[in-house]
Amino acid sequence: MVAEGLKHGLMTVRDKHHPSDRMAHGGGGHDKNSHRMESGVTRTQLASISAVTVLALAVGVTVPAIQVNLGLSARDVGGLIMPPGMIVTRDTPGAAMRDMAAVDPRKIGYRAPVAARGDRPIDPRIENGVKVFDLEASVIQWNILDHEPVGAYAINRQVPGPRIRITEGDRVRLRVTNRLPESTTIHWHGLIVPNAMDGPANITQRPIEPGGSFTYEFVARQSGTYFYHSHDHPDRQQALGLYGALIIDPRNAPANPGYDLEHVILLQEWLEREGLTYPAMNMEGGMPNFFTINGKSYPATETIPMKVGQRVLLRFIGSHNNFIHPMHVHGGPFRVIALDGNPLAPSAQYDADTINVGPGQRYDVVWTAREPGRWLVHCHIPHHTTNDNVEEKGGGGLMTLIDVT
Ligand SMILES: [Cu+2]
Repeated sequence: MVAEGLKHGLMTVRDKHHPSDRMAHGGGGHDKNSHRMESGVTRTQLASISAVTVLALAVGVTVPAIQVNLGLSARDVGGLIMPPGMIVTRDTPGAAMRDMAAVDPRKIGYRAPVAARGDRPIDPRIENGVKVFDLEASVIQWNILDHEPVGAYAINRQVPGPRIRITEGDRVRLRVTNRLPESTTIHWHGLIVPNAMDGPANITQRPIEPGGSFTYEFVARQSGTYFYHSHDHPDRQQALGLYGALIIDPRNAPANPGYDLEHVILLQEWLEREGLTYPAMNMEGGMPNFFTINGKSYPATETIPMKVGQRVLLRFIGSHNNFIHPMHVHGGPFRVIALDGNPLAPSAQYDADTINVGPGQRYDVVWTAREPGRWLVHCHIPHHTTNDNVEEKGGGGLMTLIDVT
């Protein structure tokens, strides 16, 4: 057909004026010199395709805009990891995400030994009669169980922070240095202090920025069981470990205090999943799955050794953030002798075997070892005596043993 001039062959040169050319194509859409093809598309079809394209573009922009918060930039939430199950909607602000985000493992500057314990006594320096304490907040790795490391916000590299023990009438100076990736402050819970020394961020002081420090100074006018904790985003920082015991001995301590030994019990709740630690909060996606006494879950909690006939002062401290923990002691009732650091008059003291320790509260109770054996101190919400819903050696979480011989 090519040879006959009826069809163009590949790479052949056509004769623009070959008569059969016009014949073969019917001549309809061709003029003498060009080979243009006429489009069969109608104006209606063209308009339809254009309309569909514009619609697809519009949907592609508006649907994500409805479902995703396009107002958030990488600067607001870059690299943050949200807890599984947290409800994040298109109007969830970046501040909420920063509040709930996992502790950034890259910010961990110190890995505490697995067996390290918190609530260690700290000795002050004496400067012109003032007891001076240096406190430093930083991000550490902390083991709540031998096999369960968490990312924690710690004071002096321990959870809870060091136990500050002073005497009524002491003038104290507490220099707080912030090595956290966010601002912080410290509040002295329950103490009568000058307002500027009280600690709430943006209420009584400017937050201590990362790398900065602030010195608190006051005279301890009270005595009893108190504690300190972060007051800058405490929902995040306190939940991650920024708290510690503050025990103030009375200036005129009685010769016989009515007990033989004492034990501090600082409570906290934790949320740890897939190797990441989030601040536990009583909200969707924020529920805790681990619970600690003095920074450890049972069976890693301390055992209190006692002898029959001895009395122990248990100082329960509600340093936790979310729940009311009904703390119960086996082996008979205890006597409640102080509430929130305030001693109860003998006529107001009472016997009980369970006290509801809410966030912020303190209970001083004296328990007598009546019988030898292993007696439990534990929260009476059974889920709080498990480790991520698992029992180990008879329990977990908010549980500690009194071993009476
Ligand atoms: Cu509980």
